[in-house]
Amino acid sequence: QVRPFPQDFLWGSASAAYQIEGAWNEDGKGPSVWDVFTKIEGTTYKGSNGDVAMDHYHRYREDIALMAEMGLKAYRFSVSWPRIYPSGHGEVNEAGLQFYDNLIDELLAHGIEPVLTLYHWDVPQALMDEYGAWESRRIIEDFDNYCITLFKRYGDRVKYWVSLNEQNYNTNHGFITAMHPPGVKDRKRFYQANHHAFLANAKVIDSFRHYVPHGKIGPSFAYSPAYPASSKPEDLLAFENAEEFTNYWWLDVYCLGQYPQIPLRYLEEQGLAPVFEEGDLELLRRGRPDFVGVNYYQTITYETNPLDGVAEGRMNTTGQKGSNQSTGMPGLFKTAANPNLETSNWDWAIDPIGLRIGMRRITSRYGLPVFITENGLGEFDKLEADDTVHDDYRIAYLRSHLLQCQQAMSEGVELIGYCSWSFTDVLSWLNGYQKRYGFVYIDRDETDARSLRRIKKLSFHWYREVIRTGGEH
Ligand code: BGP
Repeated sequence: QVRPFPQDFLWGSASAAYQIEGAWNEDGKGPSVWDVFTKIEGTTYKGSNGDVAMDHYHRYREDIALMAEMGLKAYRFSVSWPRIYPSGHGEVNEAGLQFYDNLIDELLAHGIEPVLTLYHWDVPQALMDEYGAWESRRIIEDFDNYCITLFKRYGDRVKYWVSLNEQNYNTNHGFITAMHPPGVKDRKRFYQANHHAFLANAKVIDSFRHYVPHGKIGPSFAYSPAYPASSKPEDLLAFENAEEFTNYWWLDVYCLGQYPQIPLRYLEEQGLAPVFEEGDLELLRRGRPDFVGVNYYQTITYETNPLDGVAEGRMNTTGQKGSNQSTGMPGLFKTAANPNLETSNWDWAIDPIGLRIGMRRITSRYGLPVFITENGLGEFDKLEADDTVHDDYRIAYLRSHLLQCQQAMSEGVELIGYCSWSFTDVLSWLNGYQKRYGFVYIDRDETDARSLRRIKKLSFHWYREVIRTGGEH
């Protein structure tokens, strides 16, 4: 029997600093790696960058007024580390702290629960220059200090915190596809940087217990549950390998404080395993989160891959349907199209049941609550003559996923809340401004900020009804 959503369910929506704030060099902010990377020719879709973005830094009151009009119960945003510490460590920038004070107070004044992400990829460029950012163990302490500053400042007003956003996706692009900073292709460095990120994650969770004892914290994981392409044992093995290497490698460390055995052994044999120091494993075990943040967009289907098979694919970053190419690890697995699922124009499989399967896997394996910290549909939206966007496709997407959340909860998944991605349109890291996710359309394109006018889409009115009726709509 399907039960209604609980009364205190956090009906939310999400964003990230670099994707909306703009004001990239104002009020003492230092550059982040993204401020620098996006200005290197050929790194982004049509040269788009976040210098102005959606100008949320100056328009946050207007944006929060729209959230209040919608009846939003929670809003997930990220703090830009280089706004707080322009050079990554050392002297704190009071103006940066003040901006988030104002933002948090404005949310609370409208009865909206702030959900604060500590790190959504915009590491200070100064730390990249000084020691290679995540490639050095020195980042563990600098990240901890930055987080403690935020715990002390906002811990009395913010209950829900996200530690690292999509460490898996961000490092995959940083060290394997070279599409995120530092833009290299090196698996050994990939695993070592991840190890430092795991340690940093555990350390701030440990600090959090001391500074914000009544708060809740967890990482947000880019979770694409794996499917086998067929019932052939070879494909099933490929699917198991993919689960181990692309999901459990992260989830097990976060939730159990240990690396999964089979991939660890494989990487040791290949000379790719991270270097451990004394005390590392003990620290990892102290980092058990309060919930698993799930960023869910799609499931991925896997098939067998020979030793001389596919290693490097090509990602569709243009919205040209069908331009995605299979990727994988030779000898272990490669991605395959799933003929049973529709795809978006960016070739992402649309699979609401996959979200339920993923949440159930987390519940069974780790026994932790889930918080959906992102879920949504990126599409080309068109502003019509009646000055709105008829995004019925987005409504259908979100509705079908929410129905599966309800099913999962009835089956025993403890789900704290649901943040759609995203509230307003935002800059998509790899796909520019043309890939839109918001309930609120923003009038701008790749290189022209135009009016930046906020326009409610049909989905805005729909989600307001969902919240008003407690999920009945
Ligand atoms: C996640 C990120 C978000 C957001 C979203 C949509 O990976 O955490 O910041 O961008 O995906 O992805 P995209 O913009 O690539 O379509």
